[in-house]
Amino acid sequence: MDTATDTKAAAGTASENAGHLGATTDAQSQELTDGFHLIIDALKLNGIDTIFGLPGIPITDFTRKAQAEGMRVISFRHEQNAGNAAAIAGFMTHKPGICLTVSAPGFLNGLTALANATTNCFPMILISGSSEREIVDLQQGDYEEMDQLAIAKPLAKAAFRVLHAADIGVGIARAIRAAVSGRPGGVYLDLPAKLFGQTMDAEAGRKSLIKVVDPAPRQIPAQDAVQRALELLKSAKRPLIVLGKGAAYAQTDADIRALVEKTGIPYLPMSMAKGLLPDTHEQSAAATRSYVLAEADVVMLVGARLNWLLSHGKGKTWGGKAHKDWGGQKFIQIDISPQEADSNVRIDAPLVGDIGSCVSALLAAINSNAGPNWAKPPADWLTAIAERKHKNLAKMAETLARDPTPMNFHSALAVVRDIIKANPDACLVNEGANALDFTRSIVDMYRPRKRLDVGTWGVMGIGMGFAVAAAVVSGEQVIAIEGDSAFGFSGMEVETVCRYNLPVCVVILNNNGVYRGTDVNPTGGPDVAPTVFVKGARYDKLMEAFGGVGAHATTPAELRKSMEEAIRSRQPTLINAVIDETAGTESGRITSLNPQSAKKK
Ligand code: OXK
Ligand code: ADP
Repeated sequence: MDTATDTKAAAGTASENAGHLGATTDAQSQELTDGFHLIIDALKLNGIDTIFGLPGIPITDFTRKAQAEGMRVISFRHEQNAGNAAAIAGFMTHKPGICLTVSAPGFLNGLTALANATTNCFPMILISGSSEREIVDLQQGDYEEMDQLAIAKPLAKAAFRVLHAADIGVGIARAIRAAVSGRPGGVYLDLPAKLFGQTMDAEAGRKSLIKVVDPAPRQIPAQDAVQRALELLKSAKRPLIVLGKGAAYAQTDADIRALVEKTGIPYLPMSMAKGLLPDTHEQSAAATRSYVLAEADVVMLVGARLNWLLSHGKGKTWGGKAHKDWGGQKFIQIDISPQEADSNVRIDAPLVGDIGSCVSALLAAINSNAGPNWAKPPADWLTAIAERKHKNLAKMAETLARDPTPMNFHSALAVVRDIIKANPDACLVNEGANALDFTRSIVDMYRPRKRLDVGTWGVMGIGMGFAVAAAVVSGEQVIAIEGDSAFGFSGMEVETVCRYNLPVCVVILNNNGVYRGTDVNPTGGPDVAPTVFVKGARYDKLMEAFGGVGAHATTPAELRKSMEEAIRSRQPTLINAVIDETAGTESGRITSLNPQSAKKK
């Protein structure tokens, strides 16, 4: 049954419509299936209908067969972009996004995205074809030889290899469970070339497949943990809620909103939690972030880790006296991972469970303890926040109203802000340094899971992969706001955007370089400075090369017109938005992370 019969000929002429081989053996008339079809059937059985990948040895025919069997197969120009697409599809849908690659180099290209998915808690499965085990293990120099499973292990939440067709059902089931249960993450599935052609009895094959029941089981928090959290929250004089991308991922939007509104506690959205409640919500403290982090006395983290993005929960950001000093806050942390608490500072009330269950348990406890009498936070705390917030909003409005020549980040992003306000269902993909930081604080989001960005690693290169997946998965308009440097990492995928005719509008904030375009080579030599690109580059022509719409915008009015037209037409569009080349600082708002040499010159 699981003998590695060489059925290349049979597989090549298989009746692809039925998903089974029409071959017969000498001994008896028997319906056969093979690895190709079992993998496709196992994915489809589990509701997975899309593959992001790049064909080549040994998975080319698999991509053809998957398409023939009705799956959507989106082919990219580089595996990293396919991997990023899979990862964000997983974030958006709760189904693991599938990235399919060839062996060794293709696998390695996809691995960056897998590691990034694991880091960000996005569910994805990287499926890579691999070379002959016997040759790989003896290091005899096979085509694209590499022990992929061993290499993937430390970067994945889990890693599996399937050697026999009869185990495909189990392999895919394990990969799905590992990706989406508990804290989601990236899973590697190694499929050696030989597996695809292996045949087995079709009926036995069908029976070997597993439809995963309850792949991401709810995890109900303990009642005493709920009470502990509630007591701490009640004792607060200056409470704050921090919503992270775990909260966005959880898809329990109404309950989160109810918790925030019922308690009246100000909240801070982390970057990808923007829009979970509309950024214009009166309880949003985003516009006075530094103040609330330093002043809050009890902070409830909902699907947000106290990593670098939250200054590790200590130091000056949190009102501590020095770099590593604790600021005196008490923390409640809602997280599905029991190991997350105390990662950086003491967590006084860990609440372990899935966010949906934790938030509804909190709401139920609030209602039964206090009912309508839950005391809102003290007025002096709310007033202090409101005053600072409105001052900052007014300052921002003033800056955005300016119309400098040349255009700068603010005047360009004022346009994007209006466009998103008018099209709140559009997905906003965002990467860069300044292009990222300015977009985050200028462009308000109104709906959950619409802002897709560089995440936990601050990684560059997610842009076009995220944009393609967001368009494919949601069917909505995608607007990708890209720094000119960030765009370069995945820019070739504009061909993919055009090939699938996706409603993606890429806006490149072009200031001629990494951070900005004004550095000079101190030696006076012929090479430009390491941060400087070709001046006046016309990225819009790239899009035109593949039949998309290219536009060149030097004023906010031109940018607005081109964006509106892109949204109206839903045509693949790239707008080269030329901004002041002196605009931008080193690494945006995280300049302090750049080590500086003490030695001058
Ligand atoms: C926010 N703010 C506002 C508003 N929203 N003011 C007015 N109006 C509105 N709507 C204020 C807010 O109060 C802050 O001011 C400031 O704007 C910035 O806010 P925010 O939320 O963006 O926070 P901050 O301090 O920039 O950083 C928090 C962060 C975030 C670290 C979580 O920056 C982040 O997600 N960074 C990711 C960075 C990254 O990954 N970069 C890629 C590196 S590129 P104050 O006065 O209250 O503080 C690279 O690879 O190398 O350079 C490289
Ligand atoms: P941010 O960068 O927005 O602060 P993080 O990626 O640091 O967000 O944190 C997300 C957290 O959410 C992780 O610790 C992860 O374990 C948690 N998480 C993800 N999904 C769920 C879920 N469904 N329920 C509870 N916690 C979750």
